[in-house]
Amino acid sequence: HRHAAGAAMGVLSKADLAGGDEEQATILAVTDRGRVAALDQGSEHLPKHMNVVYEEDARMALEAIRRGEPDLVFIDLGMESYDPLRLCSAIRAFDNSRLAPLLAIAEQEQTRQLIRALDLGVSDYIMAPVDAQELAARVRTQVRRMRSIEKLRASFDQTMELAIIDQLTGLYNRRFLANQGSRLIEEAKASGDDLHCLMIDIDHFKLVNDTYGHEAGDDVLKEVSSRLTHSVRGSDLACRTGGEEFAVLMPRTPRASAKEIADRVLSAVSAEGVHLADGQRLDVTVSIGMASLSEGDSLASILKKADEALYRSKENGRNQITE
Ligand code: GH3
Ligand code: MG
Ligand code: MG
Ligand code: MG
Repeated sequence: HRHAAGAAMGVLSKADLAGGDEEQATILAVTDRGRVAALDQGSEHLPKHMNVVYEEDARMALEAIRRGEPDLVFIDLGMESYDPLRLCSAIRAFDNSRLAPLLAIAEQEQTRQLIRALDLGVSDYIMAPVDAQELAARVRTQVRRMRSIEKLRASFDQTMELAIIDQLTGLYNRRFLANQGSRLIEEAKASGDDLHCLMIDIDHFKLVNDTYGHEAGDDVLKEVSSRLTHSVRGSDLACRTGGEEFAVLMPRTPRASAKEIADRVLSAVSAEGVHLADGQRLDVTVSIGMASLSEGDSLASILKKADEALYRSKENGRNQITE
């Protein structure tokens, strides 16, 4: 399901803010002093389906957290078998996209450790002896906060994707080419690596629309894009730059490999007709222009060179590659 773009700008619905109560959540309690009575008692005040798992072994706990298993972690600052502060900083050092909230449990006389733990990034703390209702309230707050962060992150990812992906074909769009392409050009110039560019345009595409309709035209665009994607490599940047036009930037690619890839694109499109929804088979070809990066080139100038080569492919009869 799609999130409204507004969510990424902080406009969360009430449901978003209350989220989490229906979801399963796992609390990992790291302590070598036995069960924390209030954690067990507090569970009746906790969001439904929330279960508490105890772990005495700090290294095992670290592994579980690294794997993203718990939704929330309790660390007993009174642990003796492992330095709890070291555990806090080890957890915070994870480059984990889904960071579980950390709560410290501290004794009254542990103010200094507690301050250190807060410096190390624990989300909240609770003093022993632990009051079950207070504990449940703090857990609820942290879980709610984590759920809204997850929702924000998901809608942010969604918004990012909408901004850089062409919705019809799934290829990168022109905007992404402008940003990422410039970066690839600069990198190639700095490293001295070869970079090649292809401009690709479907031949007589207007005829497809005029003869079979716009929807058939869209199907052809999707199929050609898919064949293009499968013909290039993961390191190549393939974009739909406009209606039936595509550009591919190929970093770290010498001329011979670039030519090979262009050949692959040309034959992947023409080898087999495109099947339309009504069962008809349609022969489709593309024309390709190829250009190599030279000193003084910018993204715009290499695209222009490839476009001029493409124009010559069209003039010479289409379904071919020109440099
Ligand atoms: P050439 O071989 O010279 O490239 O001829 P062409 O017909 O492909 O070129 P032209 O630029 O004249 O026509 C491109 C057509 O692409 C015109 C436009 O209706 C169609 N088109 C552009 N975007 C889309 C789209 O998203 N979907 C569909 N179905 N058609 C599109
Ligand atoms: Mg065109
Ligand atoms: Mg044209
Ligand atoms: Mg065309």
